[in-house]
Amino acid sequence: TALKPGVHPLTDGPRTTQSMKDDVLHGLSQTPKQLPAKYLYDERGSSLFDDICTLEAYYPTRTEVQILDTHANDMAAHAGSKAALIEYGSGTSQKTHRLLKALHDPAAYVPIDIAREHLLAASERIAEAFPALPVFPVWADYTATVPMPVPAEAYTRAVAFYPGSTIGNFLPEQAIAFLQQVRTRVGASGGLLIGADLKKDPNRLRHAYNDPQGVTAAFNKNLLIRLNRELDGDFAIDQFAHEARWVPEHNRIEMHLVSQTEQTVQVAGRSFAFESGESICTEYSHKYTLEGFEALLARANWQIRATWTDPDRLFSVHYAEP
Ligand code: AVI
Repeated sequence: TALKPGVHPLTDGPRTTQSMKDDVLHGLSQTPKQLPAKYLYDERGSSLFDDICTLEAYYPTRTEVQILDTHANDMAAHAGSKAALIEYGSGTSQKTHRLLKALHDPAAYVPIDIAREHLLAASERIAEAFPALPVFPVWADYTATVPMPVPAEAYTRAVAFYPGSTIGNFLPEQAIAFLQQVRTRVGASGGLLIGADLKKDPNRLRHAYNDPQGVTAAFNKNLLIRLNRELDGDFAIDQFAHEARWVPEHNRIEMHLVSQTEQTVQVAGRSFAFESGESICTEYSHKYTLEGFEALLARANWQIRATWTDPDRLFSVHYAEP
């Protein structure tokens, strides 16, 4: 299918199915069992995540949108004119839409996402809304080194956009490695606009990840459905329960899938035994203080130039430079 005017052909980036098998076998062999959170995002998982973002319980999305709307002009001033905006894990590109409205004559938009249909649909919506803006979708696992499809002479500054506090889904050491890779990608003249979810009342956090509608539970369990389909697994989905825990010593929410019985599961040609109550940790979501987040960025050689928060200090957005 031809893409709408303004959308350049899809750049086919690194996406590694072999490493999914290796990662799953490795993670399920660990004690405690764990799986990398990035595998939550197949097409179905990406749609379920979009649904999470609209939930009353899940405050981060609307809070960050409010911060972006309030301070977009200030953010645009930092990015300057003719910036190329590179978004890591672009999803529906809804936050980007609000940012692009404020940017001064942006040179290009480069959304990177692992869910191909999501990526193409979002790219077309952006191209339609901003006819003068070239859109260069990159279909890739952005934790790998991703190609940059825009010629360097086309823009003045590359600005990475990483909203949602997705950085919190990495362990701190991984987050630093990723932020260093982003820094290499945007170069010495580049910038980074990044969202961070702030530490708050644990009850509020637990509620956000154990929503009453059960959408987060469906998002979590979809990982098992994916393993059944893609790695020939035989997980009995209803024999695992979703649970999100606040772990204060690590400042993080952890999502788990808790085995409801003693059982053995086959996946990717191997068997794994579960005790009743034993869980697989499927995601970390770290929460930050403003100082802690600044220190994390500094360890990856990023200096924060501006910080914006909402009045209740639930969430923060930062502009940083190398
Ligand atoms: C994408 N990421 C920032 C979300 C979070 O809040 O950690 C993923 C998510 N997991 C459960 N709900 C939302």
